[in-house]
Amino acid sequence: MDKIITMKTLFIFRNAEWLGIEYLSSVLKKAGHQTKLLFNPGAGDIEFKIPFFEKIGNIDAVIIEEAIRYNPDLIAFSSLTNIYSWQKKIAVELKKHLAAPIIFGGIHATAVPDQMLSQDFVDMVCIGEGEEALVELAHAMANHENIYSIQNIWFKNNGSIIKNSVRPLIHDLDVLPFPDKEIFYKYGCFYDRLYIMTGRGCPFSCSYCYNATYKNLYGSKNPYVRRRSVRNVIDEILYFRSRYPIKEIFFYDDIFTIQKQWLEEFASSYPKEVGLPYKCLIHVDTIDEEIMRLLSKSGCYYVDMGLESGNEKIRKQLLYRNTTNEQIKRVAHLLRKYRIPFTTLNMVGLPSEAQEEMWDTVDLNIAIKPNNALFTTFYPFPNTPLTDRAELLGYIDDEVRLKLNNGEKSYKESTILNHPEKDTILWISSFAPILVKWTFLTAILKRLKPNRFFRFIAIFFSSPLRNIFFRTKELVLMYVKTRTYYYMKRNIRE
Ligand code: B12
Ligand code: SF4
Repeated sequence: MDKIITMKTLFIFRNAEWLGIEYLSSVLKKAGHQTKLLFNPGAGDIEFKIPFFEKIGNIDAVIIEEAIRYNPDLIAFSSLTNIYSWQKKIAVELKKHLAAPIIFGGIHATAVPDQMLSQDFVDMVCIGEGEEALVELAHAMANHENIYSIQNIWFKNNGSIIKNSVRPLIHDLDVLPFPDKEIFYKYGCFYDRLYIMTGRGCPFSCSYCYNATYKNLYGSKNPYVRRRSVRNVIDEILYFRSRYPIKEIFFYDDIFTIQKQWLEEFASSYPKEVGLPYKCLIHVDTIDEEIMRLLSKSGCYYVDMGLESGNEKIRKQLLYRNTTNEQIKRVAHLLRKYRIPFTTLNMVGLPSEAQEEMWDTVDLNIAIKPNNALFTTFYPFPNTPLTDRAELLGYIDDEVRLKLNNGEKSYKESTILNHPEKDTILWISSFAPILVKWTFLTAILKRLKPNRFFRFIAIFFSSPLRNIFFRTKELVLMYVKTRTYYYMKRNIRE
């Protein structure tokens, strides 16, 4: 048998650009392997799902066809709870036609590895960070070496499951090559806004967040929060700006404002060397006037800020967030003082949350007057403390658990929980963004029933217009470019 020198890894994804895949593709290529991405733009699932879009062009069938033609050595899925049911469908189909093993990684695989490995279409699962593990796997497979002891990867072997431990987290993120953006660019997934992460990890441990799952997995033996050097981040932006028509940057770090010293250095270099407007996420507990000054000085034109609940008791006891309402009001005041517009991120329908407590969230938003307020329905991601609590309190029964395991629904829809306040949850998540902005409409809004039309309208109140503009451009481009790309490939062959 011929010795495989380079391995061909096929990634399959849906809906949006994904940095995790870009990093994995990049390290594999750097190590001498080949990668390919097959992409389905989906049905607008992230903002507003229009199932009809799914049917145009029968992209799933094209993906299967293209996968067979590529004949990969490894098929790789980056899993998120809400796209797992689609990934499952594709993986089952691929198993019928291809001999290549299928590996799942990403947050959903990390949260429920046992359950994933119990599926016939899954051969391996990667838990936690994937760069080093995947390169090691590719090398071992290429050289027909033993793969079964590779850290972070769990395997099926003759009816039993091999569960390897996790290796330490990548300490120095600067050693990573820049993400392989080209694989998503050709499908039109981004155009003039650059998505980038300057670090990994978060110092907080909110009960509903994937960080709780990760911290549980890695324990305290590693520094969990890591940051790239300012130099490395700026070099990446300059590199991509020379390739794509970038007009603004979106820093997707869980919290951009965690280290004042880093931000000081960033604020002194970024405006001179890059100077593009940027958007980021902040956390109230990390903000003081100096941080705000640095954000403003460095070109931050917009922030998203997690408020989650307007009720201090809920926030502290249920969500494990110790921020007080006073702190939130102070930060809102600072944002206005430094003329940085902001969106608040809110959840409604938490387990045991009463109607009045949900209204506290609306009221706090009205009090602090954000430029936009996003209200999402609480979605219990697996293997997080709040999901366990919801289960204990009876909000998740066997039927709901089955839906969760399949990643059904999302935090943009009515609640998946057995919650006695289902109607209020749907009403608030649909109308609160409008109500917070146009309080004078309260009496009229309270008479309306939520439906798809109003949920669509609410998007324009939950997000700044500039964001809607960039995102719409991306969505249109993604649909057009993906279809043209697949069409051309078929035509060239015929
Ligand atoms: C940025 C982001 C987005 C952006 C992505 C933009 C972009 N251009 O990249 C957008 C807005 C599109 C987005 C959308 C969604 N997101 Co989001 N997103 C994030 C965020 C903040 C960062 C993701 C990221 O890039 N991480 C950095 C990379 C390096 O990490 P990674 O993806 O986990 O990958 C590493 C490992 O997991 C592993 N790995 C990953 N895949 C694989 C595959 C293999 C084979 C292997 C071996 C290893 C491996 O190796 C990678 C490198 O170390 C995360 C939170 C976070 N900090 O991770 C939430 C997060 C992933 N998102 C989340 C959700 C829910 C969503 C949505 C479903 C929301 C919605 N309802 O629409 C959608 C789904 C997108 C889709 N495709 O359908 C949840 C997922 C929870 C869950 N259990 O599934 C998270 C964790 C946030 C949260 N709410 O807690 N998101
Ligand atoms: S602050 Fe945000 S990212 Fe950090 S643990 Fe809480 S929810 Fe997760």
